[in-house]
Amino acid sequence: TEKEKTLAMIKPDGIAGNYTDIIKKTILDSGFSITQEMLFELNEETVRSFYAEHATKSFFPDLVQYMSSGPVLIMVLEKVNAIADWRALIGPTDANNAKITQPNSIRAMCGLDLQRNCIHGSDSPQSADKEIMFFFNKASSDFFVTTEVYGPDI
Ligand code: YYY
Ligand code: MG
Repeated sequence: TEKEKTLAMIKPDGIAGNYTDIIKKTILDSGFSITQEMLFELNEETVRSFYAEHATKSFFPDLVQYMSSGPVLIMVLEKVNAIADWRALIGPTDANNAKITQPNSIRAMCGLDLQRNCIHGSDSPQSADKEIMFFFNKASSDFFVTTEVYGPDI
């Protein structure tokens, strides 16, 4: 069993609600290492590109506005089975549903509703590769990149 990497993002409502520290503690307590992180505000063009798979959906304009409404914290998480385990830990998309069906999940803990669900996780190995590349493999002066590396096994 090989270690995997996945992309996590604390969304604007999670940052604004001061959930950063508790989410990071949950990540580390669950056995993930945080190998990269950066804090910045996505512009609308970046959100449209990141969520391109949803471009035709009715909720897309609202999603673009919300995701560009304040800072986000983007992290690369690493552990064995990171992709599926991170999706399980964040819980279902609708935070209201999460509170009922998965009350210990991160979205149940800090999400507000279907749109403002406080946290992102890559949904497959293909998405994880693509999303990590999207934020971390292009050198851009717009991005403030930290090189901190920390976690339970380091
Ligand atoms: O992967 P996940 O974040 O759980 O859900 P997606 O179906 O990929 O949708 C991405 C994002 O869009 C979701 O986190 C909230 C928002 N959204 C919405 O505002 N309204 C919907 N009906 C579905 C999703
Ligand atoms: Mg998704």
